[in-house]
Formats: sequence, C-alpha cells, structure tokens
Amino acid sequence: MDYKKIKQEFWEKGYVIFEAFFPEDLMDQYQQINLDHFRLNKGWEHTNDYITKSQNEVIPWFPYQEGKPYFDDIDKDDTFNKITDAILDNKWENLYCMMMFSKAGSIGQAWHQDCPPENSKMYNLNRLVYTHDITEDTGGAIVIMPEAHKAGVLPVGVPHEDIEGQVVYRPQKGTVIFLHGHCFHRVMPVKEDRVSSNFRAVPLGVPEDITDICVYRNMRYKFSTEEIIEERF
Ligand SMILES: O=C(O)CCC(=O)C(=O)O
Ligand SMILES: [Fe+2]
Repeated sequence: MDYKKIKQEFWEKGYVIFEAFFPEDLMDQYQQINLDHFRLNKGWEHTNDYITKSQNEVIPWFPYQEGKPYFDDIDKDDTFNKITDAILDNKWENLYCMMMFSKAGSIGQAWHQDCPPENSKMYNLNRLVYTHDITEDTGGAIVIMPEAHKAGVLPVGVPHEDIEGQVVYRPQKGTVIFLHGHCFHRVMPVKEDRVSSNFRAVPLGVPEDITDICVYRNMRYKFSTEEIIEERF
C-alpha cells in the first residue's frame, strides 16, 4: 500500500475506492448477519414526513451500540485502519458502525452531505463496506460528486436529479470506499434489497453528534429531534 498516494488521492477527490479489499467469504458471512437482523426489524425508524421530504429510504442498525460487536474483522482490520491513519494523520477515533438496509423498490438516498460543511475541520469520514454486489439489476448504485468536499454547501435543487460531473459506482462484494462526509453523494433507486455498511470515523476533536444534521438539496434535517431546521429553495 502506498499510503502517501492514497492520502493524496483522497484529499484531491474527496474519496478513494479499493476493490476486493475484504474476502468474499467474510462478506457472505456479514451479509447473512445483516439479512437476519433486518428480516426481523423491517419497520422504518424514521417518520414518514422525513422519508417523503428527504427522499431517503434507509433503515439503520447500530450493532455495537446494542453490545453486538459482530463486525470486528472490518472494524479492527489493520490495513483498513492504516488507511484511515494516513487520511486523518493518525488523529482520529471511531464514531460508530452503522449497517443500512433499503428494501427492493425503495427510492435510495437523495443527494446529501452527512454533516454541515461550513467548518471544513468538522466532518465525518465514511468508511463504506459493501457485503454484496451492486449491479444494474440490483439498482442502488452510489453516485459521488468528485472534489465536492471543497465545494461548500450542496446546491439547492431537485433531490435526486443528476449533477454534471457526477460519477456512478456499482461496488462489488468486498469493496471499500473512504468518502469525506462533506462530499456530495446519493444512492440511486433500489431494485433488489440492498445492504451497505459504514464504519464511520472522525478526526479528534469533532463532536460525536457531528452527523445529527444532514444537508439535502431541499432542507437541513436534524435527526435527534426529527425536525426540518431549514427549508432550502
Ligand atoms: O449506502 C451507501 O452506499 C452510502 C450511504 C451513505 O450515504 C452514508 O453512509 O453516508
Ligand atoms: Fe451519506
């Protein structure tokens, strides 16, 4: 691994992708744990108003917060964490591990920034791991706007509309994406049940509620109070 080059690429583009990073058998095992969990927990955690307005349809699960440390072969992987060290200059901590489920026929996730971009030092680092193949048939591609972590606030607009310069990725099983939380991203409509996972990290000094407010093209939303704190138009 050329950590210097990885760091450079991340800070230039706002993300860096590693294909076949984790072995298939581990991914199969983790996919099954997720499916078993979500089969039993199909209810939406979010309010209908939020889903309608944000155009985000995801059920999150935070296993470690329930005392279920099932994903340590990712969480504690040496190379995974060394890449994080390189990107965040050795000064970071885990934020949380979040599994995400979107059911077949759901809308995906509209363009967003995971946290407000006004202070460039206050951000989360997404460490996305894909436990199954995302294809044309499954839907649910991730779309990223390169360099948008340096672009300030996501422009007002139609939540799911294409933005010129966007790049569409269909990660295969075992792929890892390190993605800056200020970099605009979205998930395309989901045709078959979709699972993704995020081992979120933050630079030291970033508060643990950093991702409480999410920026969409039509609003800022505060999850803890389930409130639209700003309408954008
Ligand atoms: O599921 C994905 O591919 C992306 C999810 C996402 O936007 C996030 O975890 O911040
Ligand atoms: Fe996100």
